[in-house]
Amino acid sequence: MKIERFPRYPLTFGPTHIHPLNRLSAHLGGKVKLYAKREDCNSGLAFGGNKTRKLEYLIPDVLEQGADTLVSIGGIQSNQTRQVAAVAAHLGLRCVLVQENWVNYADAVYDRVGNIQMSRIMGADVRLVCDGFDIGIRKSWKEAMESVLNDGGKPYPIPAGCSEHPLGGLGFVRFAEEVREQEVELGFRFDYIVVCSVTGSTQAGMAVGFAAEKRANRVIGIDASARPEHTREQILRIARHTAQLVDLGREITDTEIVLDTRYGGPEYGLPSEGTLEAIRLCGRFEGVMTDPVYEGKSMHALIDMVRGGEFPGGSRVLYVHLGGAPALSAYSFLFRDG
Ligand code: 5PA
Repeated sequence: MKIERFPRYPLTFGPTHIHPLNRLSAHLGGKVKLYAKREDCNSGLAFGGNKTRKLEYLIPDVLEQGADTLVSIGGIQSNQTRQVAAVAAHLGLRCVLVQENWVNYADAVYDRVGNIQMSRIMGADVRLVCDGFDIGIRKSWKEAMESVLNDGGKPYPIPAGCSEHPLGGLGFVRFAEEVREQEVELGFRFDYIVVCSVTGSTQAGMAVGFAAEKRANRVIGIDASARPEHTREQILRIARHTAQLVDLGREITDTEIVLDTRYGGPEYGLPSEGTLEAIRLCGRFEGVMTDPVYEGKSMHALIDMVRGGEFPGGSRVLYVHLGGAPALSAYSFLFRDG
């Protein structure tokens, strides 16, 4: 596999920390050992997260093309757009963000706090649009690209979650290699890896990275889109494309993509009771913050699967924390009593 031949612009601190979740593991019966890998604190650029790792492989292309404006898209509380705004500020580029109405939620300050607040502070041109949730290529985003061109700028498109970008899967191929190196240092291998999936390139990249050791199906994607067919199709397509890019030497098969669809509800961006319980449990037992849109859903899955005995006793399970806590303040009403 050839990930080294792709240029990478460093935006993260380095390999992310892996640590045990001792108190949560014990609370859940102690038979399964839980660990976390902390992509949520991977960078000093506006708190980082999974997109910052992906952007390391997109930025060399931005610089080579001589673009002066990054254009990206997400929901109002998108983490993607906040990370693109931070990287633009860091590199001295302009940034246009299309923020759509992806979530049926109306906390009074939903469009003022958290991610969108930070993007505005970092100088991004934030454009609120009324369109609903979709992880594909969007009309509003094409219009934003055209408006930059009309103003004499040179836009560089970065699609939702970086996922439809041809290089969008590379960051998490490298992540898998990093885990393998960390496993050598730790002296054991993780039996399962639990990760949240929506636009797909995080899990797709991991699947390719672990496919070299035939472990792709040990990556358990937890759907948080609540439209799992689309997410699954997108993960598989990106994984196949990324496998070709890095010369995996074979095609990723359907069975190598595992997507658990039980925890995404009730809708994209809205937590279930289980999501909220998981956020509180993880906060109270570990001091680790997760959010109601993404990581609270994968934390719910992790907790529920341990409780249900779905992991064999003695398993070591790695929870990949992809970020997202900056959105918490937009959901203040849900946590008004803790
Ligand atoms: C996001 C995505 P993928 O989109 O690569 O599948 O990752 C899902 C995911 N966890 C998991 C966090 C904290 C995330 O932010 N966020 C999107 C955004 O606009 O922020 C792309 C949807």
